[in-house]
Amino acid sequence: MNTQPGGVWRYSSLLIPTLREEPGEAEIVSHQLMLRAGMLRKLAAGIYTLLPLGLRVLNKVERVVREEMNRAGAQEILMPMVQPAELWQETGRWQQYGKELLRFKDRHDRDFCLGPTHEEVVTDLVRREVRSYRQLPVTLYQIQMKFRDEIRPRFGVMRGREFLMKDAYSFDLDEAGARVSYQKMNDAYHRIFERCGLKFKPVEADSGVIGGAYSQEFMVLAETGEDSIKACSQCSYAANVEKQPGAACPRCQAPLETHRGIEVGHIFMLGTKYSEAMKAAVLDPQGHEQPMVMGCYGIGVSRTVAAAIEQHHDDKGIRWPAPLAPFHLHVVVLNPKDTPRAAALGYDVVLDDRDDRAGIKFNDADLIGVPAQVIIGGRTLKEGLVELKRRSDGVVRKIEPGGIGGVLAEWLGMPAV
Ligand code: P5A
Repeated sequence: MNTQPGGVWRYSSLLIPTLREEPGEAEIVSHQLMLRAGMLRKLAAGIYTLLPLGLRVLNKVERVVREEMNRAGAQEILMPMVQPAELWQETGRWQQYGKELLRFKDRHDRDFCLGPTHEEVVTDLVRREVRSYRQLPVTLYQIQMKFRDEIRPRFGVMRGREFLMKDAYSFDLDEAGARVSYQKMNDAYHRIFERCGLKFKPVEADSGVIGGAYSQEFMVLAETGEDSIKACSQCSYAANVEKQPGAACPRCQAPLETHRGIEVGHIFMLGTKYSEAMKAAVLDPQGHEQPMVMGCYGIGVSRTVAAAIEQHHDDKGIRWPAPLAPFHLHVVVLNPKDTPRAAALGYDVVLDDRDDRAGIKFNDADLIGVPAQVIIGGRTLKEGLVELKRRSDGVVRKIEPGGIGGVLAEWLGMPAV
């Protein structure tokens, strides 16, 4: 499908199988709405197909992530999903990772796994290609499907077994350099989640099986979040309860408040854990070999889509923040014979030209949650006007068709692309 910005798509030719009933399999609102809005279908436990609408939103998240990664100086690559056991044996994670690592043999009886993360693969690449401090710092990233054989996949793409991750890896000559690279990624993460229209909180975290000296998670605040966060009522300190189970702030002793959150990102100061185990060294200015100092940085791209819905919905459906919306404008044509030759205003427009009752069209428009709707038909049309409705608060304006572009730019907070 065309993913260039700007264009008109006919609803009648898109696969958007909306559901009127609440699907039984979904426990949280984002999963229900992704199924009901025709974005998502299940293939097996924790494994899903994204339909055109779901993919369009995923692509929007990817676009924000790519722009901010590139702006921060990271370079995009694409690593294989299938990884040889030997690399994981070098770091000891072949034993350590447990059942979440899906293992299999090829026809030659060699051991492989499906990549749940790529520290080993990227460290192997960099130890072969980078030999001198002059080639540092370097940060590489990819946007790629991961597989983790989660014991309890649930909530749709929120906790899948197969899911889309943006993973980045930084390599520096020393600790000081690594801290600069880490800070650049930290800043990029703030910009990414702000641009996605999410309310989020960075928290101190436990680095688990990835490891390293310290790590920070980016939590989208939501009642349905699987994580518990302790946040200080006085200062900016916040941590995952796994890291900080206590009741008082370690910085200022004020009481800690508990919130729930969805972990959409996690950044790690790895130090030399992987570079020492895998002998990934460069020559420093004095000609001595030094293990590279690493960081790694993850974003759950598919999970971010679900998190956005958790924060932006009402009882009728989704209310997309403009930067993530599958379309900017939803044109509801009450009578197909009134179908306008919709001027492609440079926004992404979906034109509901289906030969269906008005009620069905209105309900689907609210469910799918495109930020602005134009309703064309009835008495308003006879007056030469159209109705423009804002999805986030239901505000309606009757205007001349020529004025749509101006109101949209204001409502969406973005000019036509
Ligand atoms: C960082 C990049 C890592 O894997 N290695 C490479 C590091 N970190 S992480 O925290 O384990 O994962 C990064 C982000 O991926 C998302 N995520 C998931 N999304 C959907 N379903 C899952 N089962 C799942 N597991 C992890 C999270 O957003 C996490 O922050």
